[in-house]
Amino acid sequence: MLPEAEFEHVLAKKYMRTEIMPHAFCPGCGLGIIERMILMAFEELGQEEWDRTVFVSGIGCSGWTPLYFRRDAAHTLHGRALAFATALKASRPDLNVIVVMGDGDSMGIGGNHLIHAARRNIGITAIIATNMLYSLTGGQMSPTTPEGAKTNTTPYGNIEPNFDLMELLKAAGATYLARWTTYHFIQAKNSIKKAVKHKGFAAIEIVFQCPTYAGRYILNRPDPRDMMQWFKENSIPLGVAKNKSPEELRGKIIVGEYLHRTDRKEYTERLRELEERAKGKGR
Ligand SMILES: Cc1ncc(C[n+]2csc(CCOP(=O)(O)OP(=O)(O)O)c2C)c(N)n1
Ligand code: SF4
Repeated sequence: MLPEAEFEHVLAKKYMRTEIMPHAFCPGCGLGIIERMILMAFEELGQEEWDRTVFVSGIGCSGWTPLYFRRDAAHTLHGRALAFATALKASRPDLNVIVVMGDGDSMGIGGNHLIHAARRNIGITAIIATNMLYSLTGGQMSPTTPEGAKTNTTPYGNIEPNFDLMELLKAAGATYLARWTTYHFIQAKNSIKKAVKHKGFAAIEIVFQCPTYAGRYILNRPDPRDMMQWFKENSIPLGVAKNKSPEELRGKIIVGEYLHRTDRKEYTERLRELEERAKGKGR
């Protein structure tokens, strides 16, 4: 077993484009923790899985997450990462296609692609990095901004209710769903491993600290350590939440593995079957 500092070094050398470091994230940003969750998941999944993995991302701070990995990655358009990933998976079903998106990218402008990826049950892993607002553009409200929260565009408090991604995707037809925060490192890493091996549309929401905007505007905690502490104190495991009233759950982050279904066929398998049927008809 390597000492922790040496292990970090080996992990970075093995998987990251250290030649373009340091990265662009602000000090204390939780996106670095999400990068490490992904790399640890692949360290445990093994080289073979890593070798057939391709990343796709949209635009936003979160969209930069996989671009530091020594792996092919497509940095696409804001809201269109899943459209690109759908075409990639349909043409190369043998690849692990992993999409990293922000909450605005995935649920705002890209919301329709998200719903339809779940409806099709296409074998893509979506890692949705939620920081409760748009960060890259300066802290505007997003579909996950809590009601009442102050952001750059809601200085008097947000009047819109926020999306519950897990409920939205459960209804749309996703077959693996989990939500964690950057405080839940091991659980999130394990969910990423499961999602990569899962046949069907898998989404993992990871609530992370953006000290620069969400820390200052929403939580009034600009120190990333205080934000992590807040995640710890305000997360409720799914099993416990089931026995709580909506009032008791207001403002809480319900974490856990929400869904793991195996009763729906994956989309590209159905696509191959369709191709075989079409060939049989001599077309
Ligand atoms: C079509 C289009 N509309 C708007 C933008 C401007 N824009 C870039 S990133 C972004 C939002 C980023 O928020 P989110 O997706 O939550 O990611 P974060 O930066 O918070 O990680 C917006 C509106 C754009 N690049 N393209
Ligand atoms: S603005 Fe927020 S999300 Fe973007 S890099 Fe800085 S801390 Fe991270």
